Amino acid sequence: MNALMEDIRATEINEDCKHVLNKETLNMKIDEIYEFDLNGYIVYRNFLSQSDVQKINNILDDAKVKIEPKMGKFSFLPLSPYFFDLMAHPKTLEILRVMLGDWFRFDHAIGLEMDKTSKACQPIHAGLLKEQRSFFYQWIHGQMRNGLVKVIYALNDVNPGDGGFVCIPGSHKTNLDYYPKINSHLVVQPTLKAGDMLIFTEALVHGSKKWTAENRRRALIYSYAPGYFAWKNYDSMKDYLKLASDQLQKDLLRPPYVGGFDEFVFENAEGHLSTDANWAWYNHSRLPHSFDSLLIAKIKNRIITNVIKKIIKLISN
Ligand SMILES: O=C(O)CCC(=O)C(=O)O
Repeated sequence: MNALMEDIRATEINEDCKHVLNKETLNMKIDEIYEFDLNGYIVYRNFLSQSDVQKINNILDDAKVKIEPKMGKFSFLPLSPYFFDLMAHPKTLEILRVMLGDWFRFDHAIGLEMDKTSKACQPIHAGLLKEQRSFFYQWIHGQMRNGLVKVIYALNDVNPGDGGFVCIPGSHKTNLDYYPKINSHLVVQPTLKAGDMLIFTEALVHGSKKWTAENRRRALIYSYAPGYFAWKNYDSMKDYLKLASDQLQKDLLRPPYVGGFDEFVFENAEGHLSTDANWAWYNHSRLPHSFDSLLIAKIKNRIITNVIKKIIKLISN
């Protein structure tokens, strides 16, 4: 982000709030952060253009994807390079950096398709600290952090009462381990237009209601995780790496690990730096160790190795 952009975003921040927010939160506006914090989800309207929506629908129509009947799921990622581009949508990544920090990764994706004849639905599920605590929502030192985060791209309009994605706003902060019934007045079904993007934390209690509208429901869901964990078994994802078209996409498809970066300072057997350097997130200056310190460490390493070699030579003479 350039300095001018930073200044513009900084002016959008309410002066009273400035002191509580870490600089990285500038990638979302204060009212957006407030809404997400309050509800556990937020809708970005008109996120994809109508021609993008049309293009995606055409790809899916042509592919005649197989729909799993219980939840209406289908697999779409390998169908087109376009879906990899969407995984790395720059605006989505900016928002995810606020929610997950810089060291995050793409975890998995599914498509959903339902019509009024299908039985597909998902009971109310997820919520705070579910699934081995991988669903969490936390603020510390003016920084938001989430476990698994999901991005839904709506490919059709969703009107009141249509069904589909439902949630209990605010439940990502509840103190009770309790699921209200799907017909409870607490369960809300957000209305969407084709091209809207809804992003939610899995700490939010949510589900999927049976689709009732005349038109078909279609949505793409991309899941992202903190860089150190995988929700989906990475073995089932690693082949997608071969389909990534640039370094950013490869970065997002990397396996999970904490990224302490100590291994950077060592050469591998071929005398090259560890390829872990490739996983450095696109803004290197944000990483705990910059590439300057990497170079210094490398030089230090060389000097120490040479000194040790000389000492051994001296002793053996
Ligand atoms: O969008 C939907 O219908 C529900 C999605 C959902 O529950 C999930 O991805 O966990």
